[in-house]
Amino acid sequence: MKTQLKIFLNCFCFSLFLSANFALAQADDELAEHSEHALHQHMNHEHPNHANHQDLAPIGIMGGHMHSAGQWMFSVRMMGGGMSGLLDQTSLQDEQKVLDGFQMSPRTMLMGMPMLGIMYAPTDWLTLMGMVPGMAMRMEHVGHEVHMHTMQTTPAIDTGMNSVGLGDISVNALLGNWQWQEHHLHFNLGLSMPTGAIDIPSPAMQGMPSGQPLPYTMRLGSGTWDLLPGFTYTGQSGPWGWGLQPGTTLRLGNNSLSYHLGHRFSTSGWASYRWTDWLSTSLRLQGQIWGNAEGADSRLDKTMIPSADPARLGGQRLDLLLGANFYPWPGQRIGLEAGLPIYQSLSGPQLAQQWLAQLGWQMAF
Ligand SMILES: [Cu+2]
Repeated sequence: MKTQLKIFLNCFCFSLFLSANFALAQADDELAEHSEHALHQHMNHEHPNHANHQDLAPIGIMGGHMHSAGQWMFSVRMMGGGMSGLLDQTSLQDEQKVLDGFQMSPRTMLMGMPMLGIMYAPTDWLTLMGMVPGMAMRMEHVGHEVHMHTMQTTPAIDTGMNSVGLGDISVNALLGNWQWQEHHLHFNLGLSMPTGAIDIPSPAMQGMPSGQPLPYTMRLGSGTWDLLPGFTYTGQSGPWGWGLQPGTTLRLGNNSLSYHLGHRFSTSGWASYRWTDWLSTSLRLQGQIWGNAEGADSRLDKTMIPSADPARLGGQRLDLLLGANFYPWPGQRIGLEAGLPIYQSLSGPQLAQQWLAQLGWQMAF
């Protein structure tokens, strides 16, 4: 972790240095092409994504575009995901087999995440972005019924647990705004704050002593301060658009319950085509790899359910997503994206992702 932090801080200083240099270079450019630049700015401001036929990255990409100086953007998103089936690495596990080793086995999990976002650009080479997520999760699981007198167990009682509340709020800086011909590049640097609850007692239910803390996967946040460094490259040529966005979630130390979730590395690559003024469609591949938790919440019994074991949380996944952008009015975008994993390997037994979707509305002014 120490070396990762060091590497990160080096990158961070380097990016600050680059963006400072860039700001100077841009000042020169602005003198040289002042009239053209001013016109572009003006059009951008009046009709952010419309007049200049610029297409935005798929709605699932966070921090994929910058704004020109003085511009604001407000956005509302709804993300959803569903999981079912138990994977150990890439092989499907039988529920009964999981119940040989654990008191409970998860069956399905549904997740809904509404999110409010705001963007503001104090200058052309810096856009600030804040995101406030809500979280709603429901897990269905099956467990043994333990008969108190005989201590015999019979399998299969269904129960579920919910977890609803505020998630981890993040603040982000989009830095750089390099533009040459049809190419654009900026750095993403975010900080996720531990605003989502991690110490949540479970409700009373059958097959499980009440007041037990909820397992790791049902918690609303990471509990840690997380750094989110990355960069975004986008390109556009005529109706075609494309892009690449690698990003990292680095956990800074342990949380108040003496653990941290695994670090996460993810990369998205996409291509899009703009059919008309008001419609574009996209195809995106997203690869992710994330580690097991380190440390442990000592109150959790690892044999209660696999998701209470810090060594059964990691994995890797490749998702394929289809998207559409609608531009109904100048400065507004309605985005839709949905897809499914085409590959996943999990430190299991762990619930497998089956689908993910996202709907969002954005308005620039
Ligand atoms: Cu924006």
